[in-house]
Amino acid sequence: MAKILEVLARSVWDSRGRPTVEVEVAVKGARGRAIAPAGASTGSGEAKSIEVRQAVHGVNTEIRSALVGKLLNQEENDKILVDLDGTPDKSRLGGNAIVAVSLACAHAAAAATKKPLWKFLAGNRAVAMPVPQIQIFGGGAHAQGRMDVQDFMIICTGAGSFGESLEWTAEVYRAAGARLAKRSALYGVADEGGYWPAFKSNEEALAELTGAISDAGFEPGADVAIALDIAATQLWRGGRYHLALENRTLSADQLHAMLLRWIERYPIVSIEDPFAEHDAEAMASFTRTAGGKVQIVGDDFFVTDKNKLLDGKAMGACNAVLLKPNQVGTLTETLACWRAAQEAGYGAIVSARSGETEDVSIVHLAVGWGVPQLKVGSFARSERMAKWNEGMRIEEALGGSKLPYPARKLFKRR
Ligand code: 2PG
Ligand code: MG
Repeated sequence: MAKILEVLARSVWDSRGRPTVEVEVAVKGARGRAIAPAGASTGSGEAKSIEVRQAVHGVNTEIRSALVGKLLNQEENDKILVDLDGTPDKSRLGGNAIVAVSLACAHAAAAATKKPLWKFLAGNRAVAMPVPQIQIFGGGAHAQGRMDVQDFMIICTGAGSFGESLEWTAEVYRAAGARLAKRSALYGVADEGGYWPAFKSNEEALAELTGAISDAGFEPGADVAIALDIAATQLWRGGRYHLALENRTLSADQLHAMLLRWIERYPIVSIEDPFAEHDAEAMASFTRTAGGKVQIVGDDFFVTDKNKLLDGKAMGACNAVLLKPNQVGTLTETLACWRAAQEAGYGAIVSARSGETEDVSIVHLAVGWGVPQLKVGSFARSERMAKWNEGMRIEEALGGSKLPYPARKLFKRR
C-alpha cells in the first residue's frame, strides 16, 4: 500500500460560478484529484459545508498533517478525517473539505494501481452500467421556485444499453424544447440544465413531458418513463405543502392523493422525496399505498446516512435511497449506506448535486460499487455532459452494448 506524500487543496469554481474545494492527494508515482459539489435543496441532516477559504486552509494545515505519512487506505483515511473533525455534522473542517479529500484518496489509490477508479472499486466483481435518470424540466430551488416540483426526469426503461438511453434522451430533450419554443413557454435552463418552463401548473409539466416522449417517437411507459423529485422539504411550511405556482397549499393527505392521481394518469415509475424530511409518517403511509407500483426514493429524507436508512426501513418508509457522497462526507460512509440499502432490499441511485464541476467521480462510484441507477441532472451543460460522456467511455471499456443492462428488469411497471 502506498504512503501519502502530499495533500493539497485549492479553491476552484463550480457550475453556478461559486467557489468550491479541489484536493490533490499524491503518493509515489501517482496522484488523485477531486472537487466537492454543492446542493441547493439540502436536507437538514447533511454534512455541513463551510466557507471555502476556511475549508481549503483546514485541508492544507490540519488534514495535511494528519494524513501525510499514513498509508493510503480508504477506510482508515476516512476515519482519520471523521475523528479529526470531531463534530457529528462535519462542521468544523467542513463536509466540502472532507468529501474532496476522501474522493482524492480514492483516485490516488486507483492511480497507484494504474486502474480507472471504477475498476479499482469493483475488484473482481462483475459490473454493469447504471440506468440514468435524466432531467428534462427543472424547477424548485434550481429555478427560483418557478415550478414547485424540482425535477421532471425520464428513465429510458426500454433501452438496451447506457449509450442507447442517452441517444433516446437526446431525442426527448430536443422534442421537449421544441414543444416549449412553439408555445413561447421557455425561460431558459435551470441549474442542472433542464428546461425552465413557464407552465401554469405542475401537472402541465407532466402532460408536456409525456407529449415530448411521444413526439420523439417513443411509447410513454414502455420505452421511456417519468421519474420525479418533488423535493418536498422545500415546499413544507407549518405542516402543509405550499404549491406557489398553483397558489394553494395541501395537507399531507391531499398531497398523497394528488401523487396517486399522477401515478394513474402518467407513466411515472419513480418519485423522490414525495414528502418532507420531517414528515416520516406521510412517507411511510405513501410507501404502503404506492410502493408496490413505483420506486419511492429518500434523498433529504435519508441524507445518505445508514442509520436514517435503517430507521426508514423499520417504519416502512421509501423503497430506495439516493446516494450523495457529500451529503454524508466520506466514501466509507456512503458505501456503508449502499450496503445497508442492499441488505434492506432498497434500490439505490448515485446522484450528483445541483452545483457541480467537471469532476466525474460519481460515475465511477456507481459502476464500481454496482449501484444500479445514476442521476446527474439534465442533458445539457458541460458539468452534466462530462459525466454522461464518462459513462460512455466506461461502457465502451466494458464491452459496449453487449453488457447485461438492468433497465427493463428494474422498471417493469409494477
Ligand atoms: C436533489 C439534488 C439533485 P441538490 O435534490 O436530488 O437534483 O439537488 O443538489 O440541490 O440537493
Ligand atoms: Mg432530491
